[in-house]
Amino acid sequence: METTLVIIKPSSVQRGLIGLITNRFEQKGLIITGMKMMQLTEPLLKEHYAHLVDRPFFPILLRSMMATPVIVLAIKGVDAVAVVRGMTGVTKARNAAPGTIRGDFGMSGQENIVHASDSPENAVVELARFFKPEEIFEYMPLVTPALYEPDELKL
Ligand code: FUP
Repeated sequence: METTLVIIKPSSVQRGLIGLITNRFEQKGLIITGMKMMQLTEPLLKEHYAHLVDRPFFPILLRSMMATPVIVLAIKGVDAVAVVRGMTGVTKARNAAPGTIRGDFGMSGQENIVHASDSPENAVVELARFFKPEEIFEYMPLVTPALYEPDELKL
């Protein structure tokens, strides 16, 4: 199984969406293996959004991501990175498909509800950026055999 990183962004924390968003992942059958509230900092965000630091909107992105604490989630499942990206929807929330988190909860390209890792390689790096190893827990929920066919659990 893979584990991926989700950040519930400050605008979603402000709007009281923590529970609704977290519930989507639980309903899907994904396993929450890490979850905490933390205040993001400029150095951490410059690392996390290194591909965007030179973009004109970067100061706005920084301010937005530091406006309140965020919730960071480690989410596990078969193909979890792609599954969670699919559930998240495209970056510009007003264009995101209905049924996706951004599509159902957002209208903005910048205030787009959540961050989700975009590849298995980046997920490994991002999980290490936001979690200490002991903050991610290895356990298998008792319902797992009802969620997967046995061969799938070897993936
Ligand atoms: P995503 O992988 O969907 O989170 O998208 P990016 O890594 O490209 O963008 C990260 C964040 O930068 C977005 F969530 C919002 C912000 N952003 C803008 O504000 N304007 C843009 O044109 C692109 C991204």
